[in-house]
Amino acid sequence: METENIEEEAQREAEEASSSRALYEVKMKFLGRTGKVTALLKGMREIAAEHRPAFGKRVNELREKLEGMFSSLEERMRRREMEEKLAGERIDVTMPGRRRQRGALHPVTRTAYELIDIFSGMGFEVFEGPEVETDHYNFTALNTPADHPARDMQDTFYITDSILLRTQTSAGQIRLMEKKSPPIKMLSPGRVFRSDDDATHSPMFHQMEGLVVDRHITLCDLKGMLDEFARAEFSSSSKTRLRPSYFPFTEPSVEVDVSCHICGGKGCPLCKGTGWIEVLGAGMVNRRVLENCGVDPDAYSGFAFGMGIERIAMLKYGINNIKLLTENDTRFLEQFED
Ligand code: 2NM
Repeated sequence: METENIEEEAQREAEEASSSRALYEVKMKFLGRTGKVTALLKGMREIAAEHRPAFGKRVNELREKLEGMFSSLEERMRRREMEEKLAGERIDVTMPGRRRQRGALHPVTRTAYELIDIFSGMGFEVFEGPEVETDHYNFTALNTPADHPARDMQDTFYITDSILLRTQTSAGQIRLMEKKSPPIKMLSPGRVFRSDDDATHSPMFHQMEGLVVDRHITLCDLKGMLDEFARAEFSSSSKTRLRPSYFPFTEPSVEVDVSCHICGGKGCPLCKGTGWIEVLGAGMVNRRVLENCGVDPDAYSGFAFGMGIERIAMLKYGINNIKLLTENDTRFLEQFED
């Protein structure tokens, strides 16, 4: 009987199907629009009229039987495939994660942020001036006229006769002092440029200068603030000492040493046996600088200080060559990941 052959064939092929897709194809081969069962129904016309009802009944029964078989096989196949998918996607949630490479702040940036944090805590406001300056703001207003020997002290990158790359951030402090009347308490971090190039000098480096102007500001205020700064930046037992020096923009001027944070002052290679390390320059703002900015030097006084951020970073992290800070060698930079 043809229907019986078809049933057996469909059953065998359906059992052998190894995926939902293959099973669907078998189903279409028998029950689809051009399938074998459908062909039987279409071929009814050629069957003798008296046999037609019985034949039609058999074919319909076959179709219903096959439909039932396919849907139960489809259900079983779906369940099996879901189980396989879940088994393949199983993850061990107790496994340790993969370490992600993380970036970190450059030691100069990190030191700058540290310094800004310390001085902000003392009430200093950050003010950044332009990197390209006029000789007026960089030199003249800072009591360093054209023929002053201090202009030779640092070789300057000139753009024109009167426009230059600033050699100190105090150029910007002059701009603010001109505009604002005391009290002033500002911190100026930024890039500065000098034609200088060796193991401890780079033609571009970063400076942090501070300026305080108010009534009755004395050298004692400077000394007290420096002690506070040294304890915050280096170690809680750090001390400072002042040595006389010279800058055209301050009078008196001082070099500031901090007790060595490595040996605590006993003497070691870092402090070259002296127990002290020079970290910055400072002084009482020269009354001519105050006058140049329209501040009355008989009513007001001020102190100022300046430090190289690279120098502070090198001291703090034991870096012996300033070039390491600009080469961007990852073997060096990786050591500052925190
Ligand atoms: C230093 C040393 C001493 C300084 C002076 C000024 C200003 F604008 F008030 F004149 N700002 N910074 C100064 C004083 C900077 O750096 C070694």
